[in-house]
Amino acid sequence: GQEVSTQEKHVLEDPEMPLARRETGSLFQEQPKTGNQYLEDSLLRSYLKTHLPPKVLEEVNQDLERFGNRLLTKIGPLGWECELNPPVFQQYDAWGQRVDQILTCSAWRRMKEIAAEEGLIAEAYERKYSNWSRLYQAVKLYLFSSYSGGFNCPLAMTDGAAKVIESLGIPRSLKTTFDHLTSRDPKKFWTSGQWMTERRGGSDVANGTETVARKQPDGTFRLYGFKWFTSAADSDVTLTLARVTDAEGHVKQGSSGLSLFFLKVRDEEGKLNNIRVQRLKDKLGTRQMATAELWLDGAEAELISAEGRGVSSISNMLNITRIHNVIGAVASMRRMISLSREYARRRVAFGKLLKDHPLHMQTIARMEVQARGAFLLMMEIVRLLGLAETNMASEQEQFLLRLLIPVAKLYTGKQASAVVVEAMESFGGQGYMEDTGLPVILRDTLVLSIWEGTTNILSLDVLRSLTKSQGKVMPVFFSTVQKKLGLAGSCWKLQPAVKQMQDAISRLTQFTQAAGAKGALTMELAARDFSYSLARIYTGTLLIEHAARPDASPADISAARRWCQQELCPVATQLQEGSYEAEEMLQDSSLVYEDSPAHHSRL
Ligand code: UCC
Repeated sequence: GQEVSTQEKHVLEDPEMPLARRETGSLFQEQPKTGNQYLEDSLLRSYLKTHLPPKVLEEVNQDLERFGNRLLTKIGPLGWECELNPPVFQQYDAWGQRVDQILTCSAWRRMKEIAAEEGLIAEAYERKYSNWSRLYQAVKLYLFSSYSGGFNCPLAMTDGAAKVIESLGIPRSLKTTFDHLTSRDPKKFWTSGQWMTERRGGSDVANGTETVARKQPDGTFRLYGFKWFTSAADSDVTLTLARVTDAEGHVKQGSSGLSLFFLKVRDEEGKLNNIRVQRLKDKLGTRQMATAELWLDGAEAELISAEGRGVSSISNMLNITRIHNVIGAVASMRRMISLSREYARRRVAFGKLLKDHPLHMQTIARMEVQARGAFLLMMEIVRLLGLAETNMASEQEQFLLRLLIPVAKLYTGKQASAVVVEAMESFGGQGYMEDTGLPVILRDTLVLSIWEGTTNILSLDVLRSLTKSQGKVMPVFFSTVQKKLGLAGSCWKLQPAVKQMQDAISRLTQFTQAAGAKGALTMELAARDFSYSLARIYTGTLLIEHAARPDASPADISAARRWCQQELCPVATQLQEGSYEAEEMLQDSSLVYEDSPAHHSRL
């Protein structure tokens, strides 16, 4: 560090030095360059080594190393091209004919081929490695995500559509589609959309969906409606919700009036399926990917759920896309931290490298703890999903999976936003410069807590999963964390963390007992804090479990210890403070609306 700063001083103070030299001297900062992301991710590698059977590990390890190189040399540059060449909407051709074309760049189309070649969807459905196939696919998606130029979005929905079709038993009419969605052949591979959001909003799907489905004499349906937010609108097929009309043209409102439909976006000749593209959305991020407003004007579709079971059927897709969201969140954190720690090895300030400033290192280390926790939660979910998909999950594990998906989606989305903002700051002003690519990561990360269900909607889904399990899931949650904590028994370095965790668990137990007696309003007000408590406790337990391995590193132990030093059970604290009482709800309103016309009119 000292040497570099003397050199800098010399360059600055030597007026005799030719201008060109001074301009290109050591004052300029070096670009952070990361290597093969798989080889540089010690936590990922240690996780795979711990959990995968040796034979699977050997094969997977080779493929991931190769894939890491391909990401670095070929796929990363394509991802950047996607960012520089966002999709363009052409409504009319030169001769005034309406064409409604979404023009994507060649790099985006190449991503689709690469996704097929790498088996980014296929891997999970071929099940070559039985229950481990899903985990292996998730790891590839995790590595791919930050280099994909937004192509992780269509892959999420494609995976979700394949999952829905598979869960329906792959009906004959959908066999070809399933083969396309899970193909490794770039010429055959299709992607799917997920058209759920209409102009009345995206959360309250049950009341916001206006699209109607009219039955045709041949048994197919024609859809009429306006889809307000359709991501990856260049996809080949899609799943969507609509209300079937009766003989008088009436429809049933609410959730039980919704059914699930499959449709192809274009016919064999490439003509749109009675769909009109109104415009592309002008989004803060994910600009590489075309999100459109679409009019369905008699689009031909196939009913694929029982009538009135649309929400429940599309939930299979939602749960998969939410897992992809978690993968995207962890990948963003990992990418930004990799760049930040690399930069800290090169950038000199105040006479030494950033990595030699203890406060700077503390800041990155705190981000690292968050990313490690989120990573282990992600892996736990895909591990459970793999078991469920190969009929190896117990009923308890299925309940746990259902609970942990919304918990992880909502928590990692928030973690990623916070970590990415912090990591951006660690580059100083450079982090704010468009051409460094760092703002792109920030923009693309900020959507993760919004799409696929906002934090509050997901918190309510956590409550839904409790109700659906008829109260069975919490005992499973508690027994699972206790089992994992038991593994740390002989490791004295982990004892403070285990103690903090036990304390949090007993406070959570008290909360669940107290809340049970209080009723629905308390649970609704507590939903977010409750979900955060579940996330922090479960994640902390996973960190402790990983740190209790015989070959755990000092960093594993320190991550577990530090995670457990935070408030692990905010819901118990807030209950004690009275935050979920009806009086506090009134205070919320007066805090928000003080001095606003809404407040005065109420008074
Ligand atoms: O499309 C979007 C953007 C696409 C881009 C995706 C890319 C992501 C890639 C990431 C990569 C980095 S965003 C649109 C996403 N939309 C949502 O997520 C919807 C948010 N709203 C909800 O989740 C709501 O909670 C609803 C819509 C599910 C609420 O519907 P209902 O009908 O009011 O709720 P109910 O009545 O409670 O649920 C109806 C049924 C119940 O089953 P039964 O009838 O058997 O009791 C529920 O248990 O659906 C079941 N159900 C579920 N089952 C509801 N949610 C779930 C679930 N998550 N899992 C299993």
